[in-house]
Amino acid sequence: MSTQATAVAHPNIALVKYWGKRDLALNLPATSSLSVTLDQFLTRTTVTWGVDQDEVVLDGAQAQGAVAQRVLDFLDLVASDRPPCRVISGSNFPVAAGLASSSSAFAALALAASAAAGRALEPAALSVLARRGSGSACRSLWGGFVHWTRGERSDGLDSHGHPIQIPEPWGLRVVVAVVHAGPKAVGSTQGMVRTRATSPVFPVFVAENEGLVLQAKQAVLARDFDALVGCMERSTTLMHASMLTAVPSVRYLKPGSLAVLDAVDDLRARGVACGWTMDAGPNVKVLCRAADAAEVERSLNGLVRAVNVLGLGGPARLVEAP
Ligand code: 2P0
Repeated sequence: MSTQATAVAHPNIALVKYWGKRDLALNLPATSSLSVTLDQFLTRTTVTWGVDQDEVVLDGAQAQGAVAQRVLDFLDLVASDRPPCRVISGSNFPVAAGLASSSSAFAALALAASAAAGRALEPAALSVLARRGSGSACRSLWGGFVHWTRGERSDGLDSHGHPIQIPEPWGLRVVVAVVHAGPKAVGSTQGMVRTRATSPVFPVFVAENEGLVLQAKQAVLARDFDALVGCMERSTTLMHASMLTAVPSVRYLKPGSLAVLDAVDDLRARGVACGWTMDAGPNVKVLCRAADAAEVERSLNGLVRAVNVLGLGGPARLVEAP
């Protein structure tokens, strides 16, 4: 007999960054991080537990090789004695959006697979499971602002997301400036391993980032936009400095990325409050208040390939349960 569950999850963007693993096998981070979950864009995943043979379909095509294996290995974490399973997953956002899709993908997969397996998990345990698939996924279980604590335990059970409760919604926007839509030059895991092993700046990033997470959390609770942007840009700068000083250098930024940073400086000079962040790729995400989003979008249109304006999204959720 088979059982089936479907879940949806939104991607998230780190305001204070996760970069570097203290345990590769368990996907444990070197530092804590803090993110916002986005609206509009989502991944929808159906897991059928107990079919004739394993099958993974991603965005309408049969997944093969390492891509399929990563999904199947994840199902083994849900139950090592599992039956063959079918996973059908698709995302509604374009690859060109420049958003990390693994965050929503493994959050939706963790939720759908555990439900299909009849193993209802508490949110923290679900976040630990999602983290094993992809670090950033542990933050996508919740909407709004999320704090992923690094944790101290060697088994990683205290390394998961925590929602940051705020009394009422904060009307912020993330304006995604797509500078370049190609595949990334160096995968995140490889980039993290190399940075941690070879960059003299990496310990500086780690030492400062933990404090930046706490400051950013206070800024969210106090609705202090300028303080939040300060933490975001500092963490981003230290992360990219550590990447650039790795051997060989891990270089994700392009000239067009820096052009967006100059455009943000111009906006600020005109009195528009906004700030930037970049991840493991050249695209720039600009954080601003909802009232300023159209102005930010106008300033970036024409400068980059595409601009997406996103709000803050909700938690991952089951839309079909056995
Ligand atoms: C983040 N990034 O905090 C950081 C900032 C990119 C730069 O999480 O190896 O796909 O699967 O744990 O989560 C991208 O890395 O990496 C990421 P794995 P993941 O959002």
